[in-house]
Amino acid sequence: MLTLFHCISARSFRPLWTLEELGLPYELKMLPFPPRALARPFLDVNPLGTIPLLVDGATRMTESAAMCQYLCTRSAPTPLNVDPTEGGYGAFLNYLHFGEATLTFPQTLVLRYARFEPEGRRQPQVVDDYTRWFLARLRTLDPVLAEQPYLCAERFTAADISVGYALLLATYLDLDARFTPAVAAYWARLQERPAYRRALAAELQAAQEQGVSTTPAPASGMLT
Ligand SMILES: N[C@@H](CCC(=O)N[C@@H](CS)C(=O)NCC(=O)O)C(=O)O
Repeated sequence: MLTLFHCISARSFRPLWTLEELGLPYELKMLPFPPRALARPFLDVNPLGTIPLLVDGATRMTESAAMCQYLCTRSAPTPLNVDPTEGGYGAFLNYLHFGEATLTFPQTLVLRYARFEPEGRRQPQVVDDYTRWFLARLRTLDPVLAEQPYLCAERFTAADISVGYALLLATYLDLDARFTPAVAAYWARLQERPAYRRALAAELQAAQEQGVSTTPAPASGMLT
């Protein structure tokens, strides 16, 4: 059985959404955010203290985009995966990692220095610079999404989950109002997916059943 350690609306939403798209059985272990401070025993299973952690037998993974890739390549053939023999393979890997490395990275600086740090340590200049950084990089998707409904391979893939999570996080940063029309339409399309909705319902239900706060991680106001 796959076990995913998760905080509501944290990056672990990527593998959670992937699990729902694939219809795989999994156990969802909910933690308060940040677990490093609020669930210290978690450090025994993940010394980084970060979310997500995916456990599959002897396999332990701590990178959300790699988990999406792992889950869909292990489940291949699935439309969520792009096979190396397909023309869209390079674009698939690039967007899968673009979601975390290029889009979510600047978002975490905005979160940290606008919200999570105590008043005296906030950095408006960092917030402003990395907001613009994020929006400029997001705009590079505009010509692609103006022409096609999904990022690559002419279908919805795990790459859309990776980038889709960055769009979800952008809503917590109040940046969704600044999406271009093509990106806004893409984000609306992603939110209509039944598996996306099931993932939202699953995290809420698991948090309630496990007695964990249902406050989304990006709204928790704690240092990340
Ligand atoms: N690159 C990693 C980043 C993991 C990460 O930093 N997760 C955040 C939550 S979204 C976290 O656990 N922050 C709390 C902490 O660092 O203590 C991934 O994509 O999974």
